[in-house]
Amino acid sequence: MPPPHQQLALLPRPTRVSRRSGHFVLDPHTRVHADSGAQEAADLLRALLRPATGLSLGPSPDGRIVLALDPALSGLGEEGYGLTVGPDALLLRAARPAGLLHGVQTIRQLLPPAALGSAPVRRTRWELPCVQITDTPRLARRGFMIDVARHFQPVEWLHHLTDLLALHKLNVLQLHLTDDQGWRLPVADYPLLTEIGGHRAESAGDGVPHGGSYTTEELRALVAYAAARGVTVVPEIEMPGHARAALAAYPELGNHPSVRHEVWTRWGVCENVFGVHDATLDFCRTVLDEVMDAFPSRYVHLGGDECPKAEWYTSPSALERVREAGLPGPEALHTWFMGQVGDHLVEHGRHPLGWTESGEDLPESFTVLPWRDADHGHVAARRGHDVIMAPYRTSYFDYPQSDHPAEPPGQPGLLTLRDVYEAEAVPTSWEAPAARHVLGVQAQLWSEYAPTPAHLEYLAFPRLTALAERGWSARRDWDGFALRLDHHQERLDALGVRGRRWTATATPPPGEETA
Ligand code: TNX
Repeated sequence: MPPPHQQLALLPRPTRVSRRSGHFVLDPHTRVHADSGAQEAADLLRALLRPATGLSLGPSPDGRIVLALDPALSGLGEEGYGLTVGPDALLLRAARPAGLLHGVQTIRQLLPPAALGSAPVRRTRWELPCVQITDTPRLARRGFMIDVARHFQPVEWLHHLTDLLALHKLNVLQLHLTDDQGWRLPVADYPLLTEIGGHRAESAGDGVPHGGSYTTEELRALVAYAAARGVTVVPEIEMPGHARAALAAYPELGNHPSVRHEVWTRWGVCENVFGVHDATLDFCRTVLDEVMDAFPSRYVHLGGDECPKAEWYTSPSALERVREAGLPGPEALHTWFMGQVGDHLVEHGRHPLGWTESGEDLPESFTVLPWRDADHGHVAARRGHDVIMAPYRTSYFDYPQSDHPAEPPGQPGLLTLRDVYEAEAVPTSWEAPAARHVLGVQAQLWSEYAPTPAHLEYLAFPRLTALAERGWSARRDWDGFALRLDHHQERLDALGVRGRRWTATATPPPGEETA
């Protein structure tokens, strides 16, 4: 007999669960009482349950479902909640609205999987097991980055993806909006960014043009949709490297303005990077002003990765900048540049994020994401940076999930579900003050080799469930996780998720992880 939390198969695993006898029944008469700070959570509950169950769950002061903000639960922090399901009443409480939104997802998971889908189910009674849950996350930021620059994705799919993040209590969707191969974000003062920078002639020799960009209205609507689900959309604008699409649109932003560039059609690291003259910095500030206007998130990601410095060695204006800023040489322009654009965010009450490649390459004001090596996070934390762990060995979902020959082609490498689950978000070897700088974890889904939503979902699932549990739950429990995932997969199926099949009990193909 598996322990109670495994029968319920809640994912991520809640902090404390105790199963009680009996069931609570939802039927067409069930009403919801939400106090003043809990309306948004009540709306979410209705919106999520209505498509499959057809239940209206309308408001009533004597509703048997009660959602309430309660300062007595402040010990559970920004995102914690308490849920009591009894035979006659369901009570969800949290100190803060985000906790209620997470609690709504738990209520959803307590229902049969068919309740999660969008297809109407012919049934008027829906049972939840009676249960007492107290739940609060281990790490404050639990994110997923999707690369819509290499391959543009329809905004409707980003809504679907947001739903899936919320189901797993992930709270950050980072949009990688610009890169060498495409610029997907409209900027009023620079229309060519999307007109020219949003399209490329082909991808790695395939002869097929690719392009697309979002409208500001679409992005604002996505931000609002995500916020209603407890997910913050963090925009990422790459600079000073990974900027070839912008250079194709506006060559004067580059180091050799007389050279015309096409939007890049290959993958890898491009030699062409932004110049460091005033006009380019003004451009970046203007772009960031629009970004801050469309995205209310406290954090804005400014890229900073893979920036070859060669062009700065030969550009007269870059060499002049070295002299004027009193820098030791062109190499130092990278940190200088990141400081300039980071300061612009700070002056507007925002906070810069950046990819670090050593732990000491970004200015003090940055919260850093070490992508090469987890140790770089340690170096950065010791220097006083906050850190969001994103090392490729354990968080790059563009790597195949097994070495089975049937895996779709992707980046060379291997990252199994179990690798993601077992990864130490905060390595135990770090001393306590450094460990306290770790704000969270983030998975990256780069899209060079994954052009379609179906392919991206296949790469994201089920590995994202493992990342979600490691970010949320203090206890690591691979065997329990694998069993719960068996059941959880029915929920993903109901939602139409096209993930890789996972089963803890079936015989896996050669080379795959076993439970
Ligand atoms: C490195 S991680 C990159 C991306 C690629 C990825 C492929 C990082 C900050 N830069 O530009 O898409 O590897 O795995």
